[in-house]
Amino acid sequence: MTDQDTVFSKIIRREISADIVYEDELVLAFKDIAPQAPVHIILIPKKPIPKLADATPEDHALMGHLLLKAKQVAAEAGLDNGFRVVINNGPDGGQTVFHLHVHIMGGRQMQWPPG
Ligand code: D5M
Repeated sequence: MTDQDTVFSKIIRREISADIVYEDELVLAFKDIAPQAPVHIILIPKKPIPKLADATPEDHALMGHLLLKAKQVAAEAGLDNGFRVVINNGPDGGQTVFHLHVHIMGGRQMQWPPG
């Protein structure tokens, strides 16, 4: 399966619907279809990087933009008392969709360590 076939690429291309909460020229954020917290948002770069381990120095500015937008999306979702940001990388990291994405979760007390 090429990245162009991932569900997130289809959301970017509007081939399948999503509850989009933020978009700019570089990133897209939408509500997770299987939320693990009262607020669970997926934030992705539009560039099809399969996983964090595939990011290159060329992606330096994009990665910074992504993290700053995670902060903004969390604030706009009202997560004033804290939130969790997660990037699952590869099979052992629990990644299932191979288009780099940031999970933004909040609205409940998070536990540590995660499973
Ligand atoms: O997380 C992949 C995440 O993507 C997982 O939390 C479900 C979510 N997902 C999968 N399909 C959709 C659609 N169509 N809309 C919204 N969210 C979706 P990972 O870190 O790869 O395990």
